[in-house]
Amino acid sequence: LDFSKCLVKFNPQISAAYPGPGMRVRPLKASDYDRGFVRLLGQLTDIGEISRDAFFRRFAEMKKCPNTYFVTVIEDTVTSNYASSIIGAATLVIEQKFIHGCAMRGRLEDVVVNDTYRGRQLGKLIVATIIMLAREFSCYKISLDCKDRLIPFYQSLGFALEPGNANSMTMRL
Ligand code: 16G
Repeated sequence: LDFSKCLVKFNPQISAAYPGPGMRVRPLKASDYDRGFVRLLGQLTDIGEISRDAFFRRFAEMKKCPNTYFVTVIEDTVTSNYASSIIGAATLVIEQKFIHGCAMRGRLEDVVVNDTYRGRQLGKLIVATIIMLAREFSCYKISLDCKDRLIPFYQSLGFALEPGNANSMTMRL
């Protein structure tokens, strides 16, 4: 990924390749179960019960779908707290469409940064990385759902509430 093409400005300068001392941006590995990936997701929403077995099965199912699930994490490689060393995550899901000439649509999902690591631009960084991935895979758009209070954050990264089209609807099943 070429971060010089990234529209987001970071100060001090960081990028997916240089996320800051000891930090690493990379795809999720199955072994991240032991690095606290699931517990991190618990800072986003209710995670329910996720056994190691269930996690590994889901990971394998995702892997079977080529070019669809890009679960991206930030690892703190120097922390003494190995069991909580995954400190950020975000997922790009690429949906195949018929419209727009059989285009692809990107969805940004499950964005979370460990609250003790907030204020280091890591949320911005991981979302910027996902946007670039979506570009790389020629998605014609990328969209997300978020809480009202996060609208300014996503706007600062280039997302917009589209006039006449800003409604996200849900049916809880
Ligand atoms: C937010 C997340 C979404 C996540 C959902 C979980 C982003 C941009 N959006 O909408 O990906 O799946 O929260 O909430 O991270 P829920 O447990 O109420 O479905």
